Amino acid sequence: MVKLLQLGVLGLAISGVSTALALPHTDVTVAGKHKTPKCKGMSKREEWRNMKKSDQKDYINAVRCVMTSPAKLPKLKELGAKTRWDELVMLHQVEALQIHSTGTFLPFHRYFLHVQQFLLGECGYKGGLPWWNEPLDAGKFMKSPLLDPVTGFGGDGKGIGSCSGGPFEGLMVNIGPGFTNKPRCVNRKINDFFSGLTNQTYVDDALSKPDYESAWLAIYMGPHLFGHIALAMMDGNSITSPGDPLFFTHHGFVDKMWWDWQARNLSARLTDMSGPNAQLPDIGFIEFDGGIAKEAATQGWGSPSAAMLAITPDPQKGDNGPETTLDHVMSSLGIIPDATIRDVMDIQGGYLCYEYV
Ligand SMILES: [Cu+2]
Repeated sequence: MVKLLQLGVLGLAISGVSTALALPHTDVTVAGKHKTPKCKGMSKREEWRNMKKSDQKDYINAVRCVMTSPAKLPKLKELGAKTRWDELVMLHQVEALQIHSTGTFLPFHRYFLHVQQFLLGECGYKGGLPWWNEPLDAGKFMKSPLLDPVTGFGGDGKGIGSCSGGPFEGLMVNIGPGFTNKPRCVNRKINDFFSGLTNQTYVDDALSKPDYESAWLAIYMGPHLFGHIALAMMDGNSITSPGDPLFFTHHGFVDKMWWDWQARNLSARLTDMSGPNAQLPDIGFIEFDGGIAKEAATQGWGSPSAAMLAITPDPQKGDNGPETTLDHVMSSLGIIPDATIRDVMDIQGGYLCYEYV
């Protein structure tokens, strides 16, 4: 099944290259927006290049502040977190085998952005999270304003592991790669063949899927994955890529795709949830071959330590079985209170209050 899936994606990739940028740009969020949101004080998530220069600066400064604020949670400190940012990255690391290649993927990453926003708030940031409209830069991430070394997030590294500089110059992330922890600078390596695959063709393909089961897979294996490969954040390591702040603008794009898909039929899609709630041992990450054990070795991740496993939440909490349900409990390991998938299905449902503009 995995092999077929991968072949399918490859086929899609080849057919998508020639039609890149040929389709008109559509934005269904505007059309599908709630008429009566259940929240006041809506947070606006603007595309990076539409933000005021001063708002961009405030955001970057708040990220720098989180990256230099001391860690607070004793259990995460024991495992190696030195900063608040490390705690955020460690959350993604500890739960990595539950939140990727699973139904929980989209809800967890929506919650994860909410956790990031909470931490930015600790640093006084009151604005909305930026998102990156990657199709605008497909095939030319190197020239994207987000990669501007002065006004963006820093530039391209000169190779895997070489620092990306810019506003995060000199700051260290102590979590990763994989399940190991050693201090590294913010780094990435742009690949503009793969950035070309974040084009509108794949976005439209994902948005056209009839149900959550096919939509999350198309988002995950399509623009989400292509963006990750194109950016190779934090030594190209999937498990601790949130060390690079650019991760969160990429995942704003991913979250917006899910919301745009939901907005096409809100009455049905605010409750549509499915998929496994933890990786199956013989499959592991569906984008790689070989299952969890083989991937741990071939990707150089290692495996979660006993101490990590001791704080890893039960992936079936709320589900009572291996299928992801609306009652599935998501944990941030104590950064903010737990939430259920039901809480985050609606970005304007009260627990969350934001809109993409
Ligand atoms: Cu992730």
